[in-house]
Amino acid sequence: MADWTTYFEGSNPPEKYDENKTRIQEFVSRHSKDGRRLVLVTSGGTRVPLESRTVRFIDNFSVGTRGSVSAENFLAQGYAVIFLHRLNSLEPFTRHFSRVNFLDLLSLTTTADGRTGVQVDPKETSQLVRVMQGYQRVRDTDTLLSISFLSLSDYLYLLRAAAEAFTPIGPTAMLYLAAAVSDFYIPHKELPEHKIQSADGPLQITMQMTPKMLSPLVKEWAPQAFTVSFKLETDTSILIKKAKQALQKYSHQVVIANILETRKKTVTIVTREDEEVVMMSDSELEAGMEIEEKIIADLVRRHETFCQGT
Ligand code: 9Z3
Repeated sequence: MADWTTYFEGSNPPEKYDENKTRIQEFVSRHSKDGRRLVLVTSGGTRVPLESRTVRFIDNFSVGTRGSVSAENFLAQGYAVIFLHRLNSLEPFTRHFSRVNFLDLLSLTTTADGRTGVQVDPKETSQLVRVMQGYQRVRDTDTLLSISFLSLSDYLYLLRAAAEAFTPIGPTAMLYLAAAVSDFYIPHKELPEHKIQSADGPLQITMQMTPKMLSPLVKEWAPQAFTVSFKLETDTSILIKKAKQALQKYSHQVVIANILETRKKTVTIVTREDEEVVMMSDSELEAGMEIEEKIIADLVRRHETFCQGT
């Protein structure tokens, strides 16, 4: 039996799994009938519990910038987006205000008849208008389906459901796997039920390898889709080699290679045929431009060629 089958057998589906599966299937069916391309964007880190009634867990650095900015850019390019994200990580549109106190965007006004109201502070209007224009277009066309996960197993169940929902639409679907997924976990049946006691002394844990879900995803769940995975490293000297190995191993279309510290400034788009370095100049970054705009423009072109070729 494949290691991923064993994984699913040994873990439970997330809350509201069937409901979310149906929402995904309906979303895919509606937008493909309307002739839209669809993309699944995964975003944020995964939580790996150390106890069954979880007090402690292992997590990672990802805050969901890559995924949320990319989702906005796919929407701007006319895609319908399933945004599978870590609960409380950044989301498209609201991310622009995630680090601001919303009350600072507003000021009190007094009308001629003495009533007090609230208005957007004139200094903030232009940014709010820009974000609202994108958001309203998406709300009117209902092109964004946001679904959250918390743990590694929630993520993997929902990933499989979304990938399988793409089967009927073949190459017009894209999978853009930007979530930072834990490579290690403790199987459900090995978790202690209660909070681990510090009185028992130093903690030693053994974690299992998370099965590489890219394998069944490409071979079985969504074999005709255009699949983009990410490779994250901290050592530049091994990055491209590892990206190429992943392409060889899984036979999908694109790996985007990035280094932790420079991920907002440069990435390399690696395919079997070529390697393209995408860079942001200091002036572009200072002007508030984001690297995802260039990445998504490039991928949309590649996806177009892929659809024509299949
Ligand atoms: C990425 O490499 C993403 O670009 C980041 C984005 C997680 C670095 P932020 O959310 O960060 O904007 O803060 N995602 C994939 C990372 C990963 O776990 N890849 C696995 C690997 O490198 C394979 S799928 O082995």
